[in-house]
Amino acid sequence: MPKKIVIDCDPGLDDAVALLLAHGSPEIELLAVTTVMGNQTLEKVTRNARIVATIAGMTGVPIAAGHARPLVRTLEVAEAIHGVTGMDGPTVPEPAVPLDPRHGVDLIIETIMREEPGTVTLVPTAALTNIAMAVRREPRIVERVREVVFMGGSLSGGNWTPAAEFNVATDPEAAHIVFHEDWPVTMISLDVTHDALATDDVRERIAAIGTGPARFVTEVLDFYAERYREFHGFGAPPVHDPVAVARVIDPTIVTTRNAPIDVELGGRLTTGATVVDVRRPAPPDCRTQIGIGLDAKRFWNLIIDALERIGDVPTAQPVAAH
Ligand SMILES: [Ca+2]
Repeated sequence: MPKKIVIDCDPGLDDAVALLLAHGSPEIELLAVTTVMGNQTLEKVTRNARIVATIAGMTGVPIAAGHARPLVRTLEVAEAIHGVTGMDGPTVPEPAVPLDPRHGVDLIIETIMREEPGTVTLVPTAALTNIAMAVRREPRIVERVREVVFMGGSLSGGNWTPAAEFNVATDPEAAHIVFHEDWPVTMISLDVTHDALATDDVRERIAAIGTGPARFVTEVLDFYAERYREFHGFGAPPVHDPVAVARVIDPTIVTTRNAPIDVELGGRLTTGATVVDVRRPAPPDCRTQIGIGLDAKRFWNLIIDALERIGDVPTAQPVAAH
């Protein structure tokens, strides 16, 4: 039985790869895609989600727009990494996959409540605003969700501020809600995703696939590498978001340990930092866990297999960059 997932995302270069990985993997049944502001404005990331769906031939999966603003904070987009469109770099077609008219939060709730209890995994690869609002709007989703596998947070310093990872920093109050609900949460933090490096070797293997979607990923990774070199000073960029999808496909790819997770909401220098208690074994009722290791070779094999399975998508005609 494939695992049913909902991806809540802000495409975003690495979100795009996460969507392709989910779409091309037989272990996954992608029930819905919802979008939230973050890497760029809601309008732009939603358009990008529809573009990725068009490139992948991903029709029949509803895509709905969620929240345009964090719960409390002012939105700061990640233009320095993902560009003016939120997905600068690749040449892309006009989006041909329609937008679902529902609010993203309603789509999340309806999808979870419609499916058998314990079967739907939420995979947020962005700020947790939509997930937090869904919990407040329909608290029964907490006991129905199988687990939440979230890309974000860090044990050892941030990427947006010295202390905070971008997705948590964008909406720390939302992260607080999600971490403190009584559901299993797996945090795929920077400590793990910084091993998911798009090295030259990986990019060559993807380019060699030769299909439209693989070309798109190659252009995404080339651009992402350039931005990472400018912004962070290293050229093999960590491709964060698909690691969360890979964890659902094959849990053995990411080793984890149980630990209580909290988030700093009032720090002078550290707001949005995740605080993980690894001083001693987690208490028996602890339902949160953190990734501590990644099998990068198998991770990239999953992505390459997914792209090979997607193959060429004849309807996606690239036009000039948007
Ligand atoms: Ca993202």
